[in-house]
Amino acid sequence: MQIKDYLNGITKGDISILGKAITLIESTLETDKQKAEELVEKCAKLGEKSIRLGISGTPGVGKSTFIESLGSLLVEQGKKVAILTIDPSSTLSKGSILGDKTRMPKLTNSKLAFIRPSPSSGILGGISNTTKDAITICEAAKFNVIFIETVGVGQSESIVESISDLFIYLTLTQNGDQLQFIKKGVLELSDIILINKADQDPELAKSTKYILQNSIQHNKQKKEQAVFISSGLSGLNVKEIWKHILLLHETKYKNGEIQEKRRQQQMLWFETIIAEECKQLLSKNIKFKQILSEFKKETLHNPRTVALKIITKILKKL
Ligand SMILES: Nc1nc2c(ncn2[C@@H]2O[C@H](COP(=O)(O)OP(=O)(O)OP(=O)(O)O)[C@@H](O)[C@H]2O)c(=O)[nH]1
Ligand SMILES: [Mg+2]
Repeated sequence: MQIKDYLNGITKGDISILGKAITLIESTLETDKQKAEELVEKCAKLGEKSIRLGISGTPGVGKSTFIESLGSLLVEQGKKVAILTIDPSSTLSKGSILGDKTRMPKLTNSKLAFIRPSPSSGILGGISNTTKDAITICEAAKFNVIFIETVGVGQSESIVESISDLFIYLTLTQNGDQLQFIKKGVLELSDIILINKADQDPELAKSTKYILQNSIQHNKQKKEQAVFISSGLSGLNVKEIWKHILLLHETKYKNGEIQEKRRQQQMLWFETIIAEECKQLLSKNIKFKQILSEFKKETLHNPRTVALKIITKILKKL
């Protein structure tokens, strides 16, 4: 397929071509990579405005079920929704990809929805790279809301936060003695926190909400998070949560926060790519290998000092 064929299909919102385009950006073949880059570049120029929502939380907390519930509401309103899932590692969350699709039957059957799991293996940074490009392609295909689901393990929350506009964290009801149930770093990243599966014990969910709100106020964090009790299964508060998302996104868009966040995300990405490419180029460079072998004869009392000497030497040769 030619780039113009991909572009044609994408701009028409052809879901099967959209799927093929994402397969292209996931490909590791050198010829595909060049094609993919050109395609993403062209799609980025078409850029439509969308709401990018990062959804995270421990395995089984109900992320996919919540997306199904909110996504179905949006589809009923005629909105186009894309669901991209990032799986940090096939071993850590075995079977969740399959689970994700089976938890979203309405969206799976909707013409207005597109569900795409990332490859289940590979480096997390690499996966988020392709997810970032997948977002660009989905926006060119005029999707209104893009969900990025990830299991909250390791660094995955901060990676998802770095490619979304708003970050939603799902947790379960807790007893009062488990105050530290959300990692501090994750709490700070979140815009909205959901005490999910509240249908199981609404009273306990409400008390969890108050405990959490109190601890947020007590900690005086940089930003205040909205806390809701919710249930993807019964639909509890799903409409209210969507109203809040819309309002928050609109406010942040009007005051330029979204644009600034996206700009910073681009900068972060740009720097990461430069560092990665430099590493690759250096590892292949013969002169670098010579310099390295010269230094290897020295005793490495302080590896950092020696490494900085090498860098200074390389920079002089630039
Ligand atoms: N009672 C109740 N059960 C729920 C709710 N949401 C999800 N579940 C159940 O919890 C289980 C896991 O739901 P998922 O939506 O797959 O959870 P997830 O967080 O996407 O799971 P992973 O992607 O594997 O991390 C399923 O058995 C769901 O039926 C809810 O709101 N209430
Ligand atoms: Mg899931």
